[in-house]
Amino acid sequence: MRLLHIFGLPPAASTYAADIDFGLRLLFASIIFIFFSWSVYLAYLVFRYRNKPGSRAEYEKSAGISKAMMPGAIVLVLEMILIIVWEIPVWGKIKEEIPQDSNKIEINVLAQQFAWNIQYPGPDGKFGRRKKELVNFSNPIGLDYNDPAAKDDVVLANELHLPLGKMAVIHLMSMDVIHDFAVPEFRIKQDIVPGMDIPLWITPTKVGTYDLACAQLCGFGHSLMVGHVIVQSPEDFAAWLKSKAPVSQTASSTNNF
Ligand SMILES: [Cu+2]
Repeated sequence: MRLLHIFGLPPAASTYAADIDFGLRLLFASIIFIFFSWSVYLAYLVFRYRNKPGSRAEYEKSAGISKAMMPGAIVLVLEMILIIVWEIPVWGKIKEEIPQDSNKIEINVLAQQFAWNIQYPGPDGKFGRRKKELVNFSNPIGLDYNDPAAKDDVVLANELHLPLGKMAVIHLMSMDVIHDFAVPEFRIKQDIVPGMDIPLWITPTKVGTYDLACAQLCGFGHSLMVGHVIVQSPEDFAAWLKSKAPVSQTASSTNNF
């Protein structure tokens, strides 16, 4: 199945994927059209102005817009129409107008060299406080277990579970350098910048397991920074989340936090 993706786009699995795909296809069709038009025009010119006995080059003196610039001007106008009619509205929909949905779930994604730390707030819906001085190998995000909100938090490495059809707001944060959250099936790619909390919203439309790749060269282990996004039915997701012990329990049994 994966090989087939070389010849086309990966499956579309988010609500805005179709908008992105429409633009990609329009762009691709335009490029093919422009390529063949130029090829025919070039062949015509080569034939029309071929070398003949006694022919001499002609020079135009005017510096204004000549007829030869018209095809370029048409392409420029088409590109501007594409940007105004398609690109800006679609990008605005994804990046500016985060839908208000009281039913949404929120997840923290804390990227580090070279792993994805995923934090779920648990039944209380509140993320536990994090402190940088608490970060260590067994507590990679530095969760403060003294904070009541941290008691039920679930923390996972490289595994992001999402319920089908439910809006998820993912807070992208970095613990060291710039990373990039890229899931081709969702048609989304977002840089993660240290010191910033960058929200990203996704409403998954297809059950499945997708690769979560880091798309920003972030160090020697960059290529190993691979996680998975698992989209499940809301029932399966709820059952899965319930089956996960809060990190405060597993941590206290193995470490002295
Ligand atoms: Cu990275």
